[in-house]
Amino acid sequence: MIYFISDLHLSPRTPGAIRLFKAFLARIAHPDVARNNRLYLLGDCFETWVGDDDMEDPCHQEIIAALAQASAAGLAIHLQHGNRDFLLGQDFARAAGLTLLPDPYVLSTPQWQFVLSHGDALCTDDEAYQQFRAQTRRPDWQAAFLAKPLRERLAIAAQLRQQSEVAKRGKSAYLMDLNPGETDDFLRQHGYATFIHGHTHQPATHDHIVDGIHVERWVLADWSEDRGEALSWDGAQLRRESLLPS
Ligand SMILES: [Mn+2]
Repeated sequence: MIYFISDLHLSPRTPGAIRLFKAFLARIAHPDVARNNRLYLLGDCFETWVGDDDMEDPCHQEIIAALAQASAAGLAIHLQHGNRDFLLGQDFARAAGLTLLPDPYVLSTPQWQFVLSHGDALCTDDEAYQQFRAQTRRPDWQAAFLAKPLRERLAIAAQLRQQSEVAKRGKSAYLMDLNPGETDDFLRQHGYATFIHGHTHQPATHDHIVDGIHVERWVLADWSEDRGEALSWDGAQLRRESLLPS
């Protein structure tokens, strides 16, 4: 099985979601099945990540330990950055036993082709966000930010989160969704592969007709304290599965 999840937004304020995630990992990385499974985390696994030196945080430690244990059991884990945790780096990847993927990433299986992305890059109607995204993905911006003391980075991140919450209230729904034209171009550029992404927190399955070809776009759900969601591929079909507390 291949599993796709995104937008867990894990933090010390989400103990319920962390429990759901650990239970999910333990299940798909059970020794009997781990080697037959694969996990793709499509961004915003963490609510904030200000640099790999923030791994000492006990909540981060707990999540990294769960990932490392699943990886050691044989589960292949791949992670894409989201807009909240785009600073996850190689030190984190090593500690968690996972590989970082570029965004977008084409996943070819013997039966089907998928293209995976967090999804924020296609929200081009939100020009202010795209400017912020372009700036914060530049290596020089990241180097300057990471050179600041950890406490200062955490304070900046908290401030940015607050500003983004305020800004979101004033934004119309279309601004926070994928631009339809850009999405069609994206599907064309990626060979009309089935598109799986998160970010918008608007779980749905959309049908696109691009150049006369039917392409599916699966939007993953965000997680809450009492419910997660995984999309699974068994080689024949995609299926949504609710993850509930035991
Ligand atoms: Mn996001």
